[in-house]
Amino acid sequence: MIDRRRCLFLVLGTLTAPAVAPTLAAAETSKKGALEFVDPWARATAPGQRNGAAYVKIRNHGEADRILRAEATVSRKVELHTHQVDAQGVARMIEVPAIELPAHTTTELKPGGLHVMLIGLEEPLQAGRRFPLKLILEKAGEVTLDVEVRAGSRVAPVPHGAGHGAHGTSH
Ligand SMILES: [Cu+2]
Repeated sequence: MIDRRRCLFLVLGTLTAPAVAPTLAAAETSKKGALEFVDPWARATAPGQRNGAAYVKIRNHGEADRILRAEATVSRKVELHTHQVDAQGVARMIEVPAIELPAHTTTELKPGGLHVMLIGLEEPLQAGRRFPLKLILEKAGEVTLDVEVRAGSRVAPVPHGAGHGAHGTSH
């Protein structure tokens, strides 16, 4: 009898184990041909803020391609932008005609670099919300990403309790 019960426990154990053990929180990934779009996200915006930006990491496992344009319903206009440092050393955003995705290379759209600019937001981007962003690629065609809105400041967060002395002047 005892043996039988143990057996049952073991069976139940193996049945439930995969469901209970969560897989590592994998970043949202979409695929289109040889392209992989990893972890699309946008920064939350404050009320009254007119523009926002979206980011994604793109792994190109194949031939060179390029993003020709992007479309979204959250804003009136969508542009492809990068940052460029001018002669005075000031970083400015400029529109680019396309975002190059060289063969077998990972290209990252990220704060301070390449990004999808959302101009004329219909309403603020709220943390936790998601919205579709369509990218039109020269060779791979179209892909629609599920963009997650995240809270976050422009500056990397300062770890709590670390070096109070450094706080005051650095911001
Ligand atoms: Cu921009």
